[in-house]
Amino acid sequence: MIMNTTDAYLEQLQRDGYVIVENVLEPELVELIDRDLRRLETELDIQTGKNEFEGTRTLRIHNLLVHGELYQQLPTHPKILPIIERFLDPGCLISSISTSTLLPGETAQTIHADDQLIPLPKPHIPIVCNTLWAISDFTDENGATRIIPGSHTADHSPDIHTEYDSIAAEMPKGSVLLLHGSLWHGGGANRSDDRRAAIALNYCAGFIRQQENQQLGIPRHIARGFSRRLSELVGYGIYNTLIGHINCGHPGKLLDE
Ligand SMILES: O=C(O)CCC(=O)C(=O)O
Repeated sequence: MIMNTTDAYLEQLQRDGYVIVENVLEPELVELIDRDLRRLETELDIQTGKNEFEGTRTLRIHNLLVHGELYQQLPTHPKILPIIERFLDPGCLISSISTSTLLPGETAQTIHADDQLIPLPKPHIPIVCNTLWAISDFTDENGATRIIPGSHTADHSPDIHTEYDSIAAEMPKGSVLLLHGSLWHGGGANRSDDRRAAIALNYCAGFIRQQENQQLGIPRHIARGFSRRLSELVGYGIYNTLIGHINCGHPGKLLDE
């Protein structure tokens, strides 16, 4: 069922552990991103992953926010950020932003949960929310993310040696799939002749460590060009009046110097 309000998306995300928001990116923007990703893959000489989990036929460009406005506009997108801010809280951060582009022949990724490396008893409050932005259609055939609805309520993370029944999160390009960090999921197998392209933009709570070290990974001269909200999301902000201060001051001052 397609829903239209932040409330309804949030409700499904909390209940089922996932939700798909369609028509987030205009077709022209999807096209521009697709072309630019292919350019970056060539210019940066991006190689496929080195193990089954990374995907030996998967291309990942990391730290995408250093690659310009095309990517910098995504984390604050008005159709997605309000859902994240209510699901985590407004002090949330960008944990990582990279591509997840499955080439033909890629096999299914091990089912996992994005918060399973964090040693907290489960189930727990959401501390991670991953978003997969479809730059090509996501179909069962081309490797749409496999999900196990409701699995975010389990009292443990999946066992990497077990095969689980899952469904394909099919969606047209321009859509975004939001995943509760505890939801069991994995990239699908690409049995098609074309690539399945996506941007994986992972958010986390403001009180845990980001997966990609954004403050060190994004040169300061680039962060200076970010909007205020984007700079807070990468870590130039303070969580709950204290966490993240520098000499009791706001870290955003570093961008004014
Ligand atoms: O690309 C996908 O469909 C999911 C990838 C994923 O879950 C991961 O790499 O951790």
